[in-house]
Amino acid sequence: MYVQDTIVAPATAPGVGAVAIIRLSGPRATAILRSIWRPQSAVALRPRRLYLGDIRDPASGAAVDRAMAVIMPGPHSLTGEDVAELHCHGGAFLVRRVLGLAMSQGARMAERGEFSRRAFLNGRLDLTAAEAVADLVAARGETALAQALAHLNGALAQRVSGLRERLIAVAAHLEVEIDFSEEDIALPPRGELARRLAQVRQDVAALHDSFARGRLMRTGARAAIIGKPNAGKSSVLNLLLGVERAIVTPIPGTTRDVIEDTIHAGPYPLVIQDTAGVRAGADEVERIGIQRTLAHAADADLLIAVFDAARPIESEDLRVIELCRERPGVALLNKSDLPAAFGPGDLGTHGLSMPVVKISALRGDGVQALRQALTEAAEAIAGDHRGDTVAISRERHRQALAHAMAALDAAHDSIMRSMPPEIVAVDIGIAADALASISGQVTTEDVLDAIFREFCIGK
Ligand SMILES: Nc1nc2c(ncn2[C@@H]2O[C@H](COP(=O)(O)OP(=O)(O)OP(=O)(O)O)[C@@H](O)[C@H]2O)c(=O)[nH]1
Ligand SMILES: [Mg+2]
Repeated sequence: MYVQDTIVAPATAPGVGAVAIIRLSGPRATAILRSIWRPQSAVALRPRRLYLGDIRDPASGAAVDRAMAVIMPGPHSLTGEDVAELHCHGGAFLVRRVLGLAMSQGARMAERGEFSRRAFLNGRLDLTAAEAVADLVAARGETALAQALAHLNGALAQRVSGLRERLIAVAAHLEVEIDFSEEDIALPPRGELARRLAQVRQDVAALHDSFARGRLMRTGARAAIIGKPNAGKSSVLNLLLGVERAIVTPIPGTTRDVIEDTIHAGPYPLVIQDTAGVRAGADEVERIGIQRTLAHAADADLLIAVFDAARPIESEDLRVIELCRERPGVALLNKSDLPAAFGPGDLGTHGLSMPVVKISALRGDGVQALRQALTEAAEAIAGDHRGDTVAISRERHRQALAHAMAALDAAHDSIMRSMPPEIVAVDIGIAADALASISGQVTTEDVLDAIFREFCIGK
């Protein structure tokens, strides 16, 4: 086991609450707890049981708080080390005071994510589960929660280790070929090995391609509202949010900066971004706003194109249609409360291929149809996953899978060109290591730093 110093941190959020938990982990966790806290009756502390007692300053003997305490000896603890917790009253000063006492007895303040990092190093968590803990805490909706729980329960780690085992099985055949090349033993033909590698490659690719779906579930898809000035973009944002989030005025060019907020389209979180109207001849501030619009439109997972149906189609509308070319999303014919100057067919004639919904952002007409269209657009991003619920959610996973795919391509190529088995085995080894890096069986300090930096202190 990885033994080091004893760390301490509040496990509960900063600020005032009914209870604050102060957590210690390391070889001296229990000793430090016992030096600053005494049970009310002199009993031997049994692991994983809460006892009521008093916290005192060992230097002065001054009473500090009445608190519950629990000890959880390693290796069957959160971190794999000895863990001890004080459940004291949740005051900001009180928490600082108790932390100070623990540090006066030799504990060190924990770094961000250090408890989870120790858990990983002691084999209590793999990296996908550690990331899932951060995702659980950050989850803002059902899909994010479901995905984080699945990863915490090992869904992704198991999928990846299954792929890796299949590669190791192919490599084992090659090893036999390398070791016994002089002898007469039956080996699977090269074509058979190539076929098996291609199958693994296909499954690695499917997992790689689940990224858009995984990100949609974890943080939500980004939907940019675009359209000419005064089309009603900010009114659409406000309608979807149900609050007056963006300023709405009859003056074209009202919105300058990008304003965003999250809604739910069915089960999916959607980050809706209101942008500056696209037009030529704007002043400098508006021009900067329009540049931002274009950048957000390019980055967005889907577009909500707003058209003012009470006015004939203008050149700015054509520009918006151009931005929508081959992009997923929904087009809105807004201001349906006024006499229409054109209809959905006219947008099609100009090359728009998105589904069209008529709404009145002013009166709220058509909002149900808009929500439905957004849900369908999000479902299209989620894709047809044939009931496969495992999806990667982080760039780190995606890169590792891309790396594995490249190595498998090289291995397949070498087999087809009848290269020596050693050469093929090297590439299979690279692919297997890339897969192993996802759960952390193969890792580096830099990767660990990057992952655990995302965590808060005390986690
Ligand atoms: N009659 C009618 N007026 C609307 C409707 N939607 C928006 N408006 C009006 O159109 C004007 C412009 O609305 P905004 O939501 O500010 O338009 P925008 O597209 O955000 O405009 P910029 O920020 O300037 O690009 C305001 O006076 C709104 O009240 C609608 O459905 N019907
Ligand atoms: Mg606006």
